[in-house]
Amino acid sequence: MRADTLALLATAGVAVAQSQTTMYTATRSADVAAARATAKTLSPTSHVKGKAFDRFVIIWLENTDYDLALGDPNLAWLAKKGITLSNYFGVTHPSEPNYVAAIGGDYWGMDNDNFNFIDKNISTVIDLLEARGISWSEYQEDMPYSGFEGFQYLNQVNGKNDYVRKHNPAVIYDSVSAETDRLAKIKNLTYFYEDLRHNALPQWMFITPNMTSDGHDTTVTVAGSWTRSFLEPLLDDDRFMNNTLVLVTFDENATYAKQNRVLGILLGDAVPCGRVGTTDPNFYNHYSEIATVQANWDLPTLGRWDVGANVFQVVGDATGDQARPYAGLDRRFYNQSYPGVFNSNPAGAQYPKPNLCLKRDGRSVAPLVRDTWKGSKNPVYYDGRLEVPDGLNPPVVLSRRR
Ligand SMILES: *[C@@H]1O[C@H](CO)[C@@H](O)[C@H](O)[C@H]1NC(C)=O
Ligand SMILES: *[C@@H]1O[C@H](CO)[C@@H](O)[C@H](O)[C@H]1NC(C)=O
Ligand SMILES: *[C@@H]1O[C@H](CO)[C@@H](O)[C@H](O)[C@H]1NC(C)=O
Ligand SMILES: *[C@@H]1O[C@H](CO)[C@@H](O)[C@H](O)[C@H]1NC(C)=O
Ligand SMILES: *[C@@H]1O[C@H](CO)[C@@H](O)[C@H](O)[C@H]1NC(C)=O
Ligand SMILES: CC(=O)N[C@H]1CO[C@H](CO)[C@@H](O)[C@@H]1O
Repeated sequence: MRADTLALLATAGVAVAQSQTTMYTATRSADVAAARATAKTLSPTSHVKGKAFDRFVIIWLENTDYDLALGDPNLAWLAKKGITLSNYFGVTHPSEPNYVAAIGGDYWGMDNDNFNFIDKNISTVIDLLEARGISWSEYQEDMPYSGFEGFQYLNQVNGKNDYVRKHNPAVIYDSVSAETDRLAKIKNLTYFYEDLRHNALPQWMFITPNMTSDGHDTTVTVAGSWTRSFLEPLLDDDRFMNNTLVLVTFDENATYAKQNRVLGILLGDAVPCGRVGTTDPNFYNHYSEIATVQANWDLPTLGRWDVGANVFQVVGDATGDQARPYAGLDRRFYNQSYPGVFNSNPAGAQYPKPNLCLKRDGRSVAPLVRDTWKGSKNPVYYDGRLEVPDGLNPPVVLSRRR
């Protein structure tokens, strides 16, 4: 309910009042200047060895169909430097549920780009990384100050869209935003260059270009050219490439009536030479981004859709995970959301309980998740399968007691 109210206020252009979970939302220039001067920014580093890579860099672009993306000369240039993922899927439409799914293992019925807040008791990959001492940061182009929790921040010169909360997965989770030291790692892309200069890049990072650079308000040509100009100098930079795996992908396809397949590209010095220039046709989706990190660093799971997701095979080659075939993909579209707490029509929905019994290739549910949820009577629907539900094939409740 609170999320809906805030969304209404936000779309009406009314400043959203401070609440417990959104202390840092000011966008008036004097307030931004003040917040910028005092906002805490952290740049943690660590050197936890992974089985296939020591650093994972995720870059998301916007709303482009597979063929159009691969047809872009700059993205095609990048694809030649690495592995083309030719069966990579978004999990629904529109943007925001895809972003939240990529770190939390579900989207809880979200079918909108509202000013949503995911409850504090929902864990994300950030909990798993921190528990193992693996440093992380998000770099969001044109975010006005570190830890900004507002709905959007417009370009101050031309009034165009710049930074938007819906493309910032971590800030949408209260389990992240309730902690100042976590907010301090959600920062402007300008800090990427500062961290690079100081040899202080983290081991996991999520990079969101602004609404122009990522293609949202422009075209794949702009997105492709931004991405190449961002990555090309980094390909030979030892401060960035130090057993690094980069994933470039898109949140969703642009044509809603079709399958939600997007382009994925894996590159970086963690890709073995023999795999450069190849195509990997296994099925992946945004949950693979979590599963791959878990496999690489031997992390436990969130007990949600992350458990069944395929690990990128180039990583699986080193961890022993084998990508599974998807049964009946031609009948799945992933183009609309199943019901849940964040659906426009939530109708009594509850957060499903993680499936605490799931195990996958030796990985079981994280202790934090287990402790939080063990007494819950909420429904469980995570079944550990690769074939996750979509709006046309909604989740089936397995039990209320797992
Ligand atoms: C954020 O980035 C923009 C350019 O991308 C820059 O103009 C602005 O000053 C930056 N803000 C901070 C706090 O670094
Ligand atoms: C978005 O970022 C690019 C650089 O990456 C910058 O040139 C542009 O001014 C930014 N904002 C808008 C609204 O285009
Ligand atoms: C590369 O990684 C190794 C071990 O993970 C670390 O000791 C070294 O300092 C890193 N090099 C750079 C340039 O960051
Ligand atoms: C999803 O795709 C199916 C098959 O094309 C179509 O029937 C359905 O209307 C689509 N859903 C949306 C929201 O476009
Ligand atoms: C998590 O929070 C939601 C919303 O407040 C609540 O419905 C649910 O029961 C909580 N789960 C647990 C295990 O506390
Ligand atoms: C699977 C896939 O690529 N889905 C669609 C994304 O959109 C383009 C353009 O409409 C279609 O050609 C694809 O089939």
